[in-house]
Amino acid sequence: MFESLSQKFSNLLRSLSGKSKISEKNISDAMEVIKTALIDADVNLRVVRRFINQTAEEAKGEKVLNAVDPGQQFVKIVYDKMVSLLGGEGSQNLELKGPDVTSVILMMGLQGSGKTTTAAKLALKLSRQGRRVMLAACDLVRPAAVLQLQILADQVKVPLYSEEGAKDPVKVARNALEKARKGQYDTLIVDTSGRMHLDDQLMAEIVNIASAIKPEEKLFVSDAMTGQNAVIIAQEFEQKVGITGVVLSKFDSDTRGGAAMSIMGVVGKPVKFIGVGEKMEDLEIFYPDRIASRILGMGDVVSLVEKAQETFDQEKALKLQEKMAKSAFDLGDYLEQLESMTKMGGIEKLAQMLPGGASISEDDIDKKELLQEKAIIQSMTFSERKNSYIIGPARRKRIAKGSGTNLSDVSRLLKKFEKLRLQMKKIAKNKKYQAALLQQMGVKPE
Ligand SMILES: Nc1nc2c(ncn2[C@@H]2O[C@H](COP(=O)(O)OP(=O)(O)OP(=O)(O)O)[C@@H](O)[C@H]2O)c(=O)[nH]1
Ligand SMILES: [Mg+2]
Repeated sequence: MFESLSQKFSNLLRSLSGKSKISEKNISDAMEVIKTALIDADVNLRVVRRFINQTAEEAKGEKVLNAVDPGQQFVKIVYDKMVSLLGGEGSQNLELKGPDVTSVILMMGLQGSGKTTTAAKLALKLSRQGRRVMLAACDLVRPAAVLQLQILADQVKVPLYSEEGAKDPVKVARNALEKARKGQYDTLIVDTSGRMHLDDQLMAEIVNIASAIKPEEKLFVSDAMTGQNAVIIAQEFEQKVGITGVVLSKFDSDTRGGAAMSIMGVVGKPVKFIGVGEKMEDLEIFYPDRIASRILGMGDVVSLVEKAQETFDQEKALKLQEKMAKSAFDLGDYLEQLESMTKMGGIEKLAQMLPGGASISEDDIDKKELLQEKAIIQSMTFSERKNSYIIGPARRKRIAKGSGTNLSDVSRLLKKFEKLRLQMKKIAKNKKYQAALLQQMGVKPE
């Protein structure tokens, strides 16, 4: 996603940033390049025009032309405009009620857009956040739809409400809500049927379901590969049913990204989630600022940390927490952390999110970030891993030799680890600090 666009942007921005003087002509030329890049990425024309006009107007103001670092100032304006084009801040939050009421999330969209998959992914995400989630099977059109959702529900360990042989999805939805309320579920996610094209029957069905169960969230699921067409369909759903947010599925596909950048601009409804794969974990919150930095080739360190945190196996995290509190966290545990980092969706996915973006090859990351530290720890004996205090100069020399690194690399790792352990002890009981902690563990390049 966004690869070609991101390439063009980072080339352009690199050529501008660091310039001590920028002329109006520089800016007009840059705007021309940006315009073509956006159109090539299949962004809606109206949206492109608005973006270009607003950015150019601001960029040609005093602030940029007379700034100390005009290039940087210009990049910031483009970035800020991109963030608001993608939805601005805070728009991605789901509007759900507190734990003692049942909130309803309605999934809607065309056939094959990813509704059922997203419903289950969302169920997993929300239950991991501590919500009590129930799914409801209201796609009674496609023969295997209920079974498909049942399989996914089992996979994410969330109960499913379905009625065998039912014909009326409105009734099923109503019954599901009643059941969810009785069972004190705080969240009900309702899957519905999709049609090949927009048709009145589909719309009428969704409208009826919506008015029967009054969902807090009406999520329009759109296949990112449909490009600009997604905008037209979203508009239709917005007019007939009203949407509260958009989910772009198949964001992992090789598309140009136009839909992501057009929907907010045309329909005025924020993209809240993106589907980034077929696995149940592959649903991410759509953060406009992070996506903007990805598009502009500025990397995405924050979402990297978050991803790391989610992949963090919960059971292991608990154990780790205990160890941390007792200061028993050792180099062996650290090694395990390093290893689990490679499971987070592959180095390649990671690489895209690092600053410098796509230009980092798999090799670079392996070598620089992970392999060296791993090699160093692997060259230690088990007692050294358990108790790093015994690693004196002679042992350091041996470890450096064994891991093909320098003495200073070994010392640096030990120092870093020591600092980490001290911090861990302090923050072991504070969940909020876990993201920062992961950064310390080597997710963020130093
Ligand atoms: N790669 C990738 N595939 C996805 C994603 N989301 C869904 N899919 C796949 O897209 C296909 C269709 O997804 P479904 O969830 O069944 O779509 P649906 O909207 O429920 O389809 P209908 O019920 O037939 O209308 C499935 O093969 C999914 O595995 C995604 O984010 N990435
Ligand atoms: Mg479905």
